[in-house]
Amino acid sequence: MRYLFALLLLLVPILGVWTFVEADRWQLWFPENVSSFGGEIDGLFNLIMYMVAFTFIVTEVALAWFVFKYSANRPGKGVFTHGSHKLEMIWTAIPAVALLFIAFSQMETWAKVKFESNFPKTGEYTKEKPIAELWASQFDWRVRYPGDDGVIGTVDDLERSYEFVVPVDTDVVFHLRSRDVIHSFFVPEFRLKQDALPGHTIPVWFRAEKEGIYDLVCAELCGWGHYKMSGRMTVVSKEEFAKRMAEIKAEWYSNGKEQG
Ligand SMILES: [Cu+2]
Repeated sequence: MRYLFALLLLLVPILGVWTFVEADRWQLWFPENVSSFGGEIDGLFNLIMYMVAFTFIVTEVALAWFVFKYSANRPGKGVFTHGSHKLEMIWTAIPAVALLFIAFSQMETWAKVKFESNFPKTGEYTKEKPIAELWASQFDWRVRYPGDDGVIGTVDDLERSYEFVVPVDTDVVFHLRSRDVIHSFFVPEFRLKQDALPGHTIPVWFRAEKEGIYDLVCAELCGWGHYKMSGRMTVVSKEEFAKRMAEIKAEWYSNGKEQG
C-alpha cells in the first residue's frame, strides 16, 4: 500500500513537469515577443519559473520519500518534537536569499522599462512630446493624437476610440491616463503592463519590432464591464503610419461624412 501512495505522490511532480514542457508546444505560454525589452522580461519570468520548478520537484520527491519511509509499521509510541531553532533559521534564510537574488536580478530591466530618467530622449517621441495620450475609462480605450501643432491638449487634437496605431522600430512614448477608476494597460506581445490612475498622467515607453495587430487589454478589474474592455494595438511601417495619421485626421474632420 505504501508503495502505491508514494507512487501516486510521485506522479504529481512528473505530470507537473510534463505540462510545463508541453505547454510551449500547445502554445499555452506567452505569445510571441515583439518589443525591444520583452526578451529580458521573458528571461526574468524563466528565472523565477526554474527556481520554482526546482523547489517543487525537490519538495514533492521528499514528500513521496517520507510517505514511503515512515508509513511502515513501527513498534512503540511516536515521538513529537517542537521548535527547532536551527531548522527555522534554515527555512527563513533560504527564501530570503532567493528573494534577494530575484530582486537584484530584475533591477536593471525594471529601471530600463519604468524609470523616467531612462526614457528615450533623442527620438521623435519623448516624455515631454509623446506620440499620444491613451485614455482608459469604463469600459474602453481612447487615443488622443496631437494635431498639426504637435501639442496634445489643444483644439486640433485628433481623438479616436479602440485602436492605437504606432510606427514599428520606433521608440514610442505615450501618456497613460484614466477618466474614472484604476485600469491597467496590458499588451502581452510587448510584455508591458502599466496601471492607469485617475488624476495621474503616466508616461509609458516601448519599441515594437514587428508589424502586426495586437490585443490591448485592461489588466485591472475595473467594474462590471472589465471583461470587455478591449482595444487594439496596431504596429505599422513608418510610411503606413503617416498614411494612417492622415486618414485619422480626415475622419476626424469629416463630420461623420464618408471619405471619398
Ligand atoms: Cu479597465
